[in-house]
Amino acid sequence: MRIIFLVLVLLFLASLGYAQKNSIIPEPASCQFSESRYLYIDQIRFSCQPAQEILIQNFSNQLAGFGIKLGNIKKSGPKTANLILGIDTQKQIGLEAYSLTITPQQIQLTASSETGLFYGLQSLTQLAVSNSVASGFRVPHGTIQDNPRYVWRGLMLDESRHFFGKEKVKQLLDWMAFYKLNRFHWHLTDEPGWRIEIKKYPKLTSVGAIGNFHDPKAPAAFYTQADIKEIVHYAAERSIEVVPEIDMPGHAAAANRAYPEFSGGGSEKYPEFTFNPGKEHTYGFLTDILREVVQLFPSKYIHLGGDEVHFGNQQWNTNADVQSLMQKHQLKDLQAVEFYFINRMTDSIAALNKTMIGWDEIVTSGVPAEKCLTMWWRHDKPEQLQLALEKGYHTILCPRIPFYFDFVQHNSHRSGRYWAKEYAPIEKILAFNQTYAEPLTKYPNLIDGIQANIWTETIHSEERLDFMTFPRMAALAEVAWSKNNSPDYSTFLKKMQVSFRLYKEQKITFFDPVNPERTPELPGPKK
Ligand code: TNX
Repeated sequence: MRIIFLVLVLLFLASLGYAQKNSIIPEPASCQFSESRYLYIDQIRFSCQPAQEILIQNFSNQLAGFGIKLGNIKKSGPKTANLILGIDTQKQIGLEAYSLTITPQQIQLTASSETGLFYGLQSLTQLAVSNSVASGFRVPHGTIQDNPRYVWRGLMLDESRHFFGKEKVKQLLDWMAFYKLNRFHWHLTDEPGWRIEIKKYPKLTSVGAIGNFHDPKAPAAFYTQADIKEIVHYAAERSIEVVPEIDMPGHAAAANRAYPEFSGGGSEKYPEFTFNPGKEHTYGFLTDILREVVQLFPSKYIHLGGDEVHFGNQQWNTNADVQSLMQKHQLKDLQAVEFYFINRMTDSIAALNKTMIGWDEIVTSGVPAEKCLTMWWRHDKPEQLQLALEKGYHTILCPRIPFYFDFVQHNSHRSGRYWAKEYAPIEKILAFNQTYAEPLTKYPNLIDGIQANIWTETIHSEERLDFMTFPRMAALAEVAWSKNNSPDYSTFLKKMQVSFRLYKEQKITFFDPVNPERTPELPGPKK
């Protein structure tokens, strides 16, 4: 009896060790690994097409960043190579799919596109960091067949409320890539600051970039067009598409400080909150801005915001331009004005050969479904999601609970948001596909994916940004990629141990949900 018990305990412990050794996040669609046989590599001899050499270079740099050195990488013929990349457009199921085979002689990676190859290399990196010994490269014999659940696996960063800068954004992109997230939604404009250089309107940054959520006098902080190109390129090398957001007609206070002639006023709590939808010149001004924006971002999408206009549109009631617009077009109330504006700007975007994205307010705006994509964020308004889907809108799900990362992640935390008593812990993220099983099964062709949003009113430093992002980013990736509807919490945490080690090595201030007391809350700025 005792012996049986002991054996069971040993088996259990072995299984724990095993789970950690080959922990890949997000979980591949299918994989099998040997528990005792490994391939050791001290120098990569690769074989691939010339266009893919950059993938190998980046792979070796990524490993070096994790302390695994491979000497000089070397090109070689397929017979002598130990890392073989192949494009096969016949067999694969989708552009992001890949298959990876590790034998005693070599690693064979096949995909139907470079994105698929990139993801195969990310899995290989994760296998290497969880199996390598004394900084030597070691991976288990085995196979992976993999492809993602959603095409849109997004993360949004708000850099208007607080600005973090290029290096921090690159670090976030590195980790997004590590976890196979593929859309970086960049919230670049809002009330506290305008963060993107527009050459035709220099005051947008010389005036509009001054200040942040806690300090209206903070020195101007923004991205030049050269910075933006650098980030877009950096992201593309990691199979990430960058989608900019230029928020309108609300959340426009920073632009209005720079060019008050286009302001539609605001409310007591939200002064100068809107653009003026009654002035013809406003449309020209905003379209000029978008013309420069589309030059910088190859993405097919431009996000126009469209949220929370009612926070600050009261002055439209007394604005002569708005009043005459209402008469001219028989717009019966302020919401009709808002929707008139959204429709016109959607057409401007279409004329620039891009597709508009808007927050879920646009679902009642009358914008035709084929002209846009919407992001459902108001978790307390499931009817708005229902409406979006009934009307045939392609939709990204980012309900506040559990996908707003400015909400706290543990009930001992005091900085950051709650909704009633609800917050956004890992468990709720992992349960996402279960929680939303109904719309997901009913509208599989309209729900393009999911996204987490890092709003930064309460996130003022890089350390706090880390604390709110890690490890929730990994949980987001797990549910965005894996087809398992209910990933097990304790298995996920076991897999996370490897990530935790890497976070520590890279001095990332993460939250440890297993030992919350070991990583005490890193509070936001004092009010
Ligand atoms: C709502 S989500 C907002 C943001 C805030 C966020 C704070 C959305 C479209 N608007 O402006 O930063 O809540 O959680």
